[in-house]
Amino acid sequence: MLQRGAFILFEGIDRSGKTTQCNKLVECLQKSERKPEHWRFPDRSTELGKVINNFLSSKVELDDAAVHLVFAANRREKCKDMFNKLNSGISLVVDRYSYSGMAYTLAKDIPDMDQQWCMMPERGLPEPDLVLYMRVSPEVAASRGGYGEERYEKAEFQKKVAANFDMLKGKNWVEIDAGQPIQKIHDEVMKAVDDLYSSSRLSGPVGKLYT
Ligand code: 2DT
Repeated sequence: MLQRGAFILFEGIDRSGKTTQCNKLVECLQKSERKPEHWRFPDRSTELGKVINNFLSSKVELDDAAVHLVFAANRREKCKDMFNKLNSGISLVVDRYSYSGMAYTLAKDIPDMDQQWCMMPERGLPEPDLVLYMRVSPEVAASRGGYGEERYEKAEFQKKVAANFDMLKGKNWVEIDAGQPIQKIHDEVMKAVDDLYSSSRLSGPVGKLYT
């Protein structure tokens, strides 16, 4: 019987090294014929993604609640496609997802927009089989290149986001010390991914988030 694909998610604050590690993982999975695809959220290629891109690059201002819903809608528009790919045996290596949605929105401390509120529009989306949480101190992240170009890349805000990720950690999460050298991080990532592929987790159906 065809094993379904794995949904492997990287989460963490800006400049925690997610993209580098996604690329390295995809390369390895290609060699082992796991049929990986590299996805990222926000997906800036869609119409909603263009709105998000304009917001992140400060070309437009949008209401905070509305922005949270647009980020969620940007995942919803990909929901069927994700289920179909996973069920057809393709593994998805994803750079950011719903947990970023919550960690960033909650960092804004908006009255009435608590965790429950943030979770609602995400309900029923595919659930990651493994969340690789790239934990790095906001200070180390800030010292890496390219910081400060987009809306949320500010030290104080990133500290709040980091605290929110710590609070959101749950089932299927593996914490990786992302302050280590790239290869060492990759080795830890591969160990967690190998554990997933050899576990029984992928013999069941794709989970649904927050159900
Ligand atoms: P990058 O494309 O560089 O990762 O930055 N974000 C992301 C949210 O506020 N909500 C979300 O749901 C997601 C997926 C995190 C994207 C920026 O957008 C933020 C940083």
